[in-house]
Amino acid sequence: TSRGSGSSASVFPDGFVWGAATAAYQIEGAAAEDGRGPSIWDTFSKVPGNVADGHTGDVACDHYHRYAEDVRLMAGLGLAAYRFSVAWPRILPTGAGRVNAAGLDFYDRLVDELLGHGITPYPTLYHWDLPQALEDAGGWAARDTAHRFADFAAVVHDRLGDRVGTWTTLNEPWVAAFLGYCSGVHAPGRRDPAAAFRAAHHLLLGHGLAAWALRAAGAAEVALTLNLAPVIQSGDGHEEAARVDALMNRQFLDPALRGRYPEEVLEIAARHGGLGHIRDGDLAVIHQPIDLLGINYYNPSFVSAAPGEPANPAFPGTEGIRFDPPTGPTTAMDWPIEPSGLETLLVRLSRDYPEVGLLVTENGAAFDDHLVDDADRDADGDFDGDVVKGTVHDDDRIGYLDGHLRAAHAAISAGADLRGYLVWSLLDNFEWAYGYHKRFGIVYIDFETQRRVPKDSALWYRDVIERNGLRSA
Ligand code: GBH
Repeated sequence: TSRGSGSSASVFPDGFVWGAATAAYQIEGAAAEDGRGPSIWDTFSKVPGNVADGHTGDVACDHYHRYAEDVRLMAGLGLAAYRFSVAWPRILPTGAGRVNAAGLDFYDRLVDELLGHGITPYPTLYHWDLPQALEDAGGWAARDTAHRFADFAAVVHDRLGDRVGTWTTLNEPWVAAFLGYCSGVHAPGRRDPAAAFRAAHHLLLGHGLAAWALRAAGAAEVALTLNLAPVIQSGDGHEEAARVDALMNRQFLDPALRGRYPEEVLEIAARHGGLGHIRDGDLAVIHQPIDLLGINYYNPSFVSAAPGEPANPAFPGTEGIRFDPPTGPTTAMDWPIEPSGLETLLVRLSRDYPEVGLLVTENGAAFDDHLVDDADRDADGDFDGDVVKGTVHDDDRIGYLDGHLRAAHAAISAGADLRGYLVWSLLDNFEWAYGYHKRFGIVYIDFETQRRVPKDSALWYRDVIERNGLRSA
């Protein structure tokens, strides 16, 4: 495991927001209950071959029914913030038109339960579960979807706006566009680079329209969450790293925070279907002032120049670039463990986009966890009196989180305006194309019985939150 470079105790600034994150399709289950319509992930996960072992989100963590127990668990850990996503097809079963009151009722109950336990809700409006009816009408490749998204945002704000201060529009539009519409490993499983560039633009447009609508309705804070990573080039040159950085990071950062696309992105998109979908005025809509940039960081990308190499399936325009396999320690996803990447990223963002506050909205790791089932344990202290049966000794995850928090602390010391940190994830859950095989939770889920077992990392995290920092390493 990697524990970063710091060795002394690290105390975070007063008011630093500690929390955990999840997403609707990954945890809720109850896929056909209370009027929820189908999303692209319901459709996609039912096609054999798309998700490992045919897993789906039909039941997941059954959070839809167990949310009160899950909020108690959060309170027991001392979380100040909980980031969840709102399932669009619960609110608007066909994506537009008729509002399903029962869907709004669920998030209303969840928000009240959180506030009742002193936990601040951080809803995200889109974490990849597009209503299937909108996909049938063209999905994110169609411009109309951006407008439908802004309408959805307004409906949710109308119900929860009196109790929710910070609103995040999108989670990781790069993943939604390029894994959904280009490599096809995510829903809706399309393999069309031109559609992916259109989807990316319409996601950004949807962000801008929704940000405007939320602000007009009185939202206190508006945020956008991106998957961001330093791109590190081995061998000579830096042109290859710059191109991948433009596609993955700046394709979203620059329109949202500066009102323009990087030249490299325009040039590559022009060769993949053209730029006809970008209309006059769109970039002004996309460039709404936002309060917070949400950062999902897992690992850096490593690339090198490799003449003759075909383009990566998720990165049109990367002919001649090799995405190098990790050489050091990795997680169960085979993702490299590189905490310094988080410091580099945070420092760069605060230098290049100084006007926006930063919040780590996801960071965490999957490891090969084993439930040790034989001990009853009153999770040293208590989870509201619940005796927890079993334990998971996930020192590797503690090492990952410790290293990344030390990196975050170093970035703050270097001047980054980092306001908080939300671990991915509260619960083991449906890890997209990997199904239930990859466990990112600090709380273990037995998917047969739905038993929740806080892992050692959860108890470690509780201690971090309590002391607002890390012990000396
Ligand atoms: C997040 O996605 C999701 O928001 C969350 O739902 C998910 O469960 C969690 O992470 C864990 O996967 O250079 O092609 O290798 C993270 C998606 C995966 C995007 C790694 C960037 C590397 C790009 N990230 N990926 S590549």
